[in-house]
Amino acid sequence: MIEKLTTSEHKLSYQEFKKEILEDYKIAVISRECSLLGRREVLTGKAKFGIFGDGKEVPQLALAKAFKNGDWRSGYYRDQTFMMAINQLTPQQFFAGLYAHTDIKAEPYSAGRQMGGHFTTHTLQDDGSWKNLMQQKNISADISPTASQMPRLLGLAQASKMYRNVKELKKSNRFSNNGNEIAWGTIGNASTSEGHFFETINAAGVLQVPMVISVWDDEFGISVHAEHHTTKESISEILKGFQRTEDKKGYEIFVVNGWDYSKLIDVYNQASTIARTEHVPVLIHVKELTQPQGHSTSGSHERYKNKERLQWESENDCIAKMKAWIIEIFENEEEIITIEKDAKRDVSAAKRTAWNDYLSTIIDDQKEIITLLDKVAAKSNHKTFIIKLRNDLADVKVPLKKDLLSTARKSLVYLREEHSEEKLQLIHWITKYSKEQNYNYNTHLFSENKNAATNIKEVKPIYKAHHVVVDARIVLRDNFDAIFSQHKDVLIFGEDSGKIGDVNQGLEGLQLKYGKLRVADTGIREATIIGQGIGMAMRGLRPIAEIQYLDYLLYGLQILSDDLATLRYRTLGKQKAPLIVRTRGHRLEGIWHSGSPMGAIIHLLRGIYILTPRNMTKAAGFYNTLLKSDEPALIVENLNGYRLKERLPLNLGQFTTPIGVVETIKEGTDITVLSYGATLKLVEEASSALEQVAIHIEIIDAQTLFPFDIDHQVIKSIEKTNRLVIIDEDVPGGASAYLLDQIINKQNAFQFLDSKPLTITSKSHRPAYGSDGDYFSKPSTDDIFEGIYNLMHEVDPLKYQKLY
Ligand SMILES: Cc1ncc(C[n+]2csc(CCOP(=O)(O)OP(=O)(O)O)c2C)c(N)n1
Repeated sequence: MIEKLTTSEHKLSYQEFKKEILEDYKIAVISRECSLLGRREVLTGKAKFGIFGDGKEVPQLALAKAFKNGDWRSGYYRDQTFMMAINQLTPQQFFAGLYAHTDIKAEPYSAGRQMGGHFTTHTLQDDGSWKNLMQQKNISADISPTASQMPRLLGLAQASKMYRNVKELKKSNRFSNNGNEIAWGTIGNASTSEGHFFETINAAGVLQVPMVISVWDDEFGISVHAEHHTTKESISEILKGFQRTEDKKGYEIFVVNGWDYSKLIDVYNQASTIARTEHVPVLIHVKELTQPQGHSTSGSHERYKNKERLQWESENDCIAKMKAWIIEIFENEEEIITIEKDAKRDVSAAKRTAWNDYLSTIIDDQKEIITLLDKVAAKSNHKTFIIKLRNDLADVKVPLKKDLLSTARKSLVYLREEHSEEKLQLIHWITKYSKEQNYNYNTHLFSENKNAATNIKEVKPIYKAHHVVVDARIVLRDNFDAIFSQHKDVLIFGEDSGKIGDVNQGLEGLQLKYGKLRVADTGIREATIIGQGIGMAMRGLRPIAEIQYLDYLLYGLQILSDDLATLRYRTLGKQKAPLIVRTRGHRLEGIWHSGSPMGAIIHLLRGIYILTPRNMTKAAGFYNTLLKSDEPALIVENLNGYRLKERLPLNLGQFTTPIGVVETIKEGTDITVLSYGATLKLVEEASSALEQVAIHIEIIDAQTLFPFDIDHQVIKSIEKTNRLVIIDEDVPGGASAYLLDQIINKQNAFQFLDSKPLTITSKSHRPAYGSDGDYFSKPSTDDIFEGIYNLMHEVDPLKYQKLY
């Protein structure tokens, strides 16, 4: 037993052995006390919501022992004991999280942006550069959707495989030591029903990556029993086919009871060795766990657990069982009682400190605004009303920040016709306070460092005097070739990306040149292709995840939206995953080959740049830009553009397409026409026809939908033409409505418009198959011509006579 207690070489003396066990017991009871007091804090109204790790303490002690510097965890909201055991969570921080303290020093996980129980460690320095991740324990920022920790877990584990096996990568660096790091996952038994779980399990078995996944099994998912979740009510039972054999690769699977401290340590030791040395994935099914306080503070478990179950849970509580075991082996209860008493005292003190720390700044601010209101009231004709507001605020013993700001804003309404120095001071306070809170709640969606993608300057492609014209896919391919030789940390993977060099041959021959790990085929599993990318990007690699067609991005959209798009925001800029997602779309035909749900994508992916290059040179430039930056992006290449002719630049891998910059591709005087991607070709064709009838349109390529036109160039064109048409092949109210909102509200175009702005889009359904399906579903050159002509007819009916 003594040897099993530690993963170190060092053999323990009896005293050390006892000390370590008692230390562990102490962590477990401190964690439990946090859960108990945490629930009370919510029920008494000091915190909004609580979800705790009670009943899951003991296995997390064992996991913590096997977890080494450089390792990663991708888990969920039950893991507070583990966090305490690896010294990444104190009781005070636990309560700061519960109170949503916005000071990152007090609440280092999300600075109050996430609910308690969602953990993080910082992988970035303040300037956005990487820390040395081998000198710390790494927690990829938790998210709430069940099983969404799984796709990222795959990538975190795969990074170790890359660092060990890709010859171009340094074997020892800030991110890895020869790929010895394990990615540890945790998940609840009920959440294993999710597709993400099964997709990840299969992919990790195929890829053979060092991933150890613990399933915390308490038989329930909120109120729903395992009989409704899992075939045979046992995840290890049904995953038996994944067990590796002598001649077939697969998983090592362990089953262990969650209250059996010594067995757990043994199992985690074995799992660690297998995953670390052999790069074999491991599943640990931890059974017989409990949930003493029920799922969360939202309800009580007496509603759905019967008497027998409740009785069983109290008898099999993992801490109670550990305690009985300790008393049995050390024959002494006194030390245990002291530990329990101390834990109660210490946690209670930590809670008070966290609360005072959280509240004191708000109270100080409350005093400040009350003083200002007193001053302003003294000078005001509406003194009584302002004093009433002031007194109401002064009566609030536990104020929220919104109480302060809201009172100040309301009092300004009474002061609207008055002028005084005191009113100016009040306005100054409102502005300052709003700015501070804006930092707390509305920043770090994108990089705020020098490497932000929008800071990368344009480098134009250079051409030979007698330029070489090639199929456009060659521009991409040769640019990728340059990228792979210049950036050793770049990897690309997707369905058919490896052997055949993608379905349009933009990667032709590159697997042969750069190897099967750097240019890789994957299974058909979009969510985990994205997850691979997120995890590897979090560990310092520069993955490009390829989604074969834009329509199938929907399978990966949830993880892009919930995980990648929120990463910087939910960590206040303390973690990043500069993943590039490559896909192709637009101008295809058929319900599932239409390729343009851009509005849906833009709205779900705030936090990821959305780039829609009109040709392959622009696309290649975007890849080059992004590799100079540290931000995630989605690039949608034009499916019907690969065989069109483009000039081959000389400065491959070097030229860049700027992000957030539109481009005027034809000047004109009558109407500003904004489009992007493949419809631009149609707009150009329609434009030639419009010239024949003396209509001169100005064509602008949006280029990047998010961010759109940072320097407000479109408004300059509208100032000249006074008319606006937006054309795309998304549904009505899709990306065109988004662009219109940007131009009307952000760029304030209303003042310059002489005609109603027009959007020309596809029909409100998905496009039918075939060329006729396309013609009758999506905007054609005829639709564009007529839309623009009719607009000019309204302007000058005599000059532009009605067509029909
Ligand atoms: C995708 C998704 N669906 C539903 C929920 C709501 N939800 C939160 S926790 C939970 C139950 C999870 O049970 P289990 O995986 O067994 O973990 P436990 O909480 O019991 O540890 C549910 C349904 C969610 N967070 N995400």
